[in-house]
Amino acid sequence: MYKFKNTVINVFKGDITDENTDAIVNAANNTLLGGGGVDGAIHKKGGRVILEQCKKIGGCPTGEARITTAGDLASKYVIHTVGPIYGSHRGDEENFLYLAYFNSLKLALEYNIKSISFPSISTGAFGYPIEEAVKVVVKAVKDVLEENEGIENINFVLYSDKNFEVYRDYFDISF
Ligand code: AR6
Repeated sequence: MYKFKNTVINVFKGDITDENTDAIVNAANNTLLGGGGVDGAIHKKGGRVILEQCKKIGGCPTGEARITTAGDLASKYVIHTVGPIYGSHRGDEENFLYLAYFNSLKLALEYNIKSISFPSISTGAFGYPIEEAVKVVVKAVKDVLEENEGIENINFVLYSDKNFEVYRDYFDISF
């Protein structure tokens, strides 16, 4: 367990679809119409309600975030964000990954969300190296929490041992 200002931050191994935080974040793609990885798991377990809302929203640019309800999932909301495809943004990958976390947290604040769970955005199908990604995660979280009160709990839910260990080691020296 880590703490930054008034926010409790947890890092653990797990499946994000099991989270009962107010919101879970989806690592989506620009269409918002589903896919594999976290996205596939969220739509499968959450049911068609999420997809119907995503269709109405009509897509999401890289680095931005959109919100839907969470269907059959335990959380209240799903925040869909789109991380960068590593190697496809001419050096702007870091900025886009930062914005994905930053804009997800800002949207959570707008909706008065107190607890939120993140997967490791872009580090699966989109190929972002985990050791580089975790640094961007910490920077975005600190920047938002430095300026805003209201989020009580942030969980980082890692799916693999390796990703969990990379996060734990970097969080140990960051918080
Ligand atoms: N819970 C938590 N983490 C998970 C889960 C889960 N249930 N399943 C996978 N991960 P990815 P991306 C981890 O590929 O790289 C989709 O097709 C996984 O180990 O889900 O942002 C979308 O539609 C990895 O570390 O997301 C997009 O097209 C991390 O989640 C594209 O993939 C992210 O892997 C997005 O790629």
